[in-house]
Amino acid sequence: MAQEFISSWTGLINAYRSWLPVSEETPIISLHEGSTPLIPVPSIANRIGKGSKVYVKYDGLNPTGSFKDRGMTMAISKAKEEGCEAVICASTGNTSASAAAYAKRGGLKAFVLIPDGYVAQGKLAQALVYGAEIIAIRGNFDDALEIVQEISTKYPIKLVNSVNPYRLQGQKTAAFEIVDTLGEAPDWLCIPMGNAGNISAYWMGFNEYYKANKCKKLPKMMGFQAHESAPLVFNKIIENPETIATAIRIGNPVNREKAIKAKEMSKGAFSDVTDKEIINAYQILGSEEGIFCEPASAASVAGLLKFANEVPNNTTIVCVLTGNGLKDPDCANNNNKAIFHSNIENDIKTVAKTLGF
Ligand code: AN7
Repeated sequence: MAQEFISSWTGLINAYRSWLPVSEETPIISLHEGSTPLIPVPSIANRIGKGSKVYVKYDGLNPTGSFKDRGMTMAISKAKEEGCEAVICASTGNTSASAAAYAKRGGLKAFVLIPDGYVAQGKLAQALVYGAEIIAIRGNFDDALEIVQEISTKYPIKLVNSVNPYRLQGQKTAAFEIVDTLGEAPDWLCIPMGNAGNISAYWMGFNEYYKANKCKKLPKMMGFQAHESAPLVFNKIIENPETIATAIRIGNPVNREKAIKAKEMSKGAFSDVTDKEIINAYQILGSEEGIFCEPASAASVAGLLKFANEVPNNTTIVCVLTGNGLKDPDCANNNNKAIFHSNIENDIKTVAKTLGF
């Protein structure tokens, strides 16, 4: 029989339509995002021990390389339905890449405000290629978010940061996918936090599935921030956040209340991880598992490793890898243990000798 090579996956709105605020009239703007793999990571499970099972939800395999696509397919589809012609966002990079792509896909104009000099090269390249109009400000993400929030109330332009409720609606589908794959919710969900939209979206997703009897338990929500950008851990606004993980270089998260509620209701925890711990996890994933994520994403694994002694026996854990490693080539080039023989003579003998023969 002839094999059918047509994919049946046409994006998360079509897959989870009955769980989302869309109707027959909603124009679906999609790049077939979602359905990302849940991959076992034995190198991490072995470090935890005690019969634990550890998986990563590799959301860096979305169309623009980050989980933002889950929220953006919803936000842009609804903006289009409402007749908007332009969208705006503040971004540490991934939101701008995703907003730019989906806006263009939907025929809308995209404006993105970024902190000048603090967006990883891959993300900037994406915004340029997708044809967004970029405004790089002399300030950080929090300053940029304040500006776009005010602009979107004064002018006819739709805000697509995670204060837009459709963003979290789309992002909650990652929790659905995890339960659909495991047949149950995990015991722990480890996730990096910046503006804290994603942890709130996951909590909403797990709760909706729980209420519909799709899972019998709810995970502990374990949220991690970079040590010098950890407003939720230290419970104060950080005026000048810093970290190698520029995606989560955020000092005043807008989804603070929702994230705290998720932590408290799930009996989870927030904690900080140093840049050194982030890079350690980043290197383990790359060199022991063949999984390349961006540094912000590695914060979820770094956080789990930090909590290793507190993991009960036989725990199922999912760490969310929010973005692709290709986003930040500078970080990769500066933080690896690869052997790189440069300036080698163009000659078989020399190459063989270099190989150790
Ligand atoms: C890879 O792109 O805020 O806690 O402007 O890019 O939902 O904010 C990115 C955030 C984690 C944090 N991992 O998610 C932006 C932006 C990656 C990210 C987060 C971000 P939230």
